[in-house]
Amino acid sequence: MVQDEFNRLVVVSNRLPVALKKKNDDWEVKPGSGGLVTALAPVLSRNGGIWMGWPGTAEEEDVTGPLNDFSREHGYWLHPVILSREDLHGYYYGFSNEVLWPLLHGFHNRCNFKLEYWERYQKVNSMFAGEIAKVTEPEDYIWVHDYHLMLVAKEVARNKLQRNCGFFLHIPFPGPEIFLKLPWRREILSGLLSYDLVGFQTIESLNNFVSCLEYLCFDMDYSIDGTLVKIKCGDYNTKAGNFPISIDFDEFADKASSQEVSQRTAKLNLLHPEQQIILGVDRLDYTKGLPQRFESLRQALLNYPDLRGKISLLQLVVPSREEVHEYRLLKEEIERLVGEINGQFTEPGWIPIHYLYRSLPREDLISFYMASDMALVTPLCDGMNLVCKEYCVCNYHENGVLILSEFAGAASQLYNDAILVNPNCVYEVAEAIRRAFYIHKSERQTRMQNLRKVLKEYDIHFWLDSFLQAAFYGKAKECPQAEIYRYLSKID
Ligand code: ADQ
Repeated sequence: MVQDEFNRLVVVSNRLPVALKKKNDDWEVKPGSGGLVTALAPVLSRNGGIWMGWPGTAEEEDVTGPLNDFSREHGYWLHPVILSREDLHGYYYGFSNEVLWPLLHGFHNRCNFKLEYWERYQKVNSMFAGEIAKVTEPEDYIWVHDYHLMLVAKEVARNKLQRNCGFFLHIPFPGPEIFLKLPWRREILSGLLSYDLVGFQTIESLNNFVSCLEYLCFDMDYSIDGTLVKIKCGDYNTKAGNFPISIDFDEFADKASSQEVSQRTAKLNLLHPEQQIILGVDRLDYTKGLPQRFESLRQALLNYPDLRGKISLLQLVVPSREEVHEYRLLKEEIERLVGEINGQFTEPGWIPIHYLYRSLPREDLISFYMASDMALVTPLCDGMNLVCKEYCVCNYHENGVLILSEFAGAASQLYNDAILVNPNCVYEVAEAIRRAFYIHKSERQTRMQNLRKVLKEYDIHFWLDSFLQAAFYGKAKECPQAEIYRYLSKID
């Protein structure tokens, strides 16, 4: 078993996988509910692993006691990395969210290339490496997650610490024409090369990474070994691969078929018996293509009057980065569009858009998945997108349709049976909505059956094993993924 190859698993991410809330003078620590925690927790608790990250609290608060209580209860240690306001400002809000997030999603015009952000990013990455030095041993496996922490392995090596470090990027990696705009492109690439294994969500991101290296490293050489790319660049020797992340199929499927969720779903179904519900579920973010989605719905109602009164978009938006001016502007734009479209089309007994701006308990979210006739998942760019996977897994009646952006990493796995769209083209999305509305029951079923088959086989546990096997045996598990632009139709 690959898990016998290391002592403890040490997961390193920007945030700890818990939410801390102060109640009077006591802290309440609630576990995070993501698939990553579910998949990693058993490996972490096996040998008393560690999860390291910012606890989300102010630096003057001492949360060690409550975190230790949580650790004892859950069988793995939460190790807090304490960040000051200045650290958060420069490293998190600044470099991570105003430089790397837009750049890696291809929105380079939104980047704010401030030197002070970069300096803070380096400092915080070095602090994380310092914490690794304090609490880990050479036999541990250090698995660093996401764009906030690309320099950690390099800092670990600079401290002359022998550690086996892997990295997984949850968001896309762009091609050279975008990435090379970054003033610190060499430093970021050498940071990534310092890991023993670098994992991406898709083949495209992996290829983009290799192309950027070809531009910037004059002696770069690589070979393909099975599903991995072995890279040599100066003194750096590393492996890279594509590992599409997923969700815990059984956990979602079980919740979806629970009595509690069935009762909630039945209530929702009663509300709109005459209409097909189109579901949208997204964090508030400009990468998710929300204004374009509303415009597409408007286009569908204009072009196809037969749909009026028969479809409603139920859009859930989870609040995110609300302290950032741009995100507040986006929220205003969304609310303006919802009001405008509802004003334009609403008739007695029918509203085209139902809009909810809040986070929901998982059971409620699942009953929304189940009560919907189609999901409209149209990000302009997305590393993977778990919402579309959650929708399909919960749809065990196999009567839903997935309309999916070709720019979501998930399209590389679900392209055969989702209706793929270019989210920038409102006419195309409008037409896809109409097609999904009229699609025959048997076609709905076949498509959804196929989608769920893929998701059952390649779930979060497959992802975890595949990454660890690549890290320790130099071989990832085979997971079919298409290069989406090779699959899409060619110019005549
Ligand atoms: P995110 O950008 O956060 O993740 P996504 O993969 O879609 O995007 O995950 C969103 C999560 O939030 C889902 O699990 C969903 O259930 C939850 N959620 C959404 N709306 C909700 C609501 N109203 N109430 C409660 N929960 C809600 C980043 C990358 C993605 C990549 C993931 C995992 O940007 O591309 O898929 O990491 O690698």
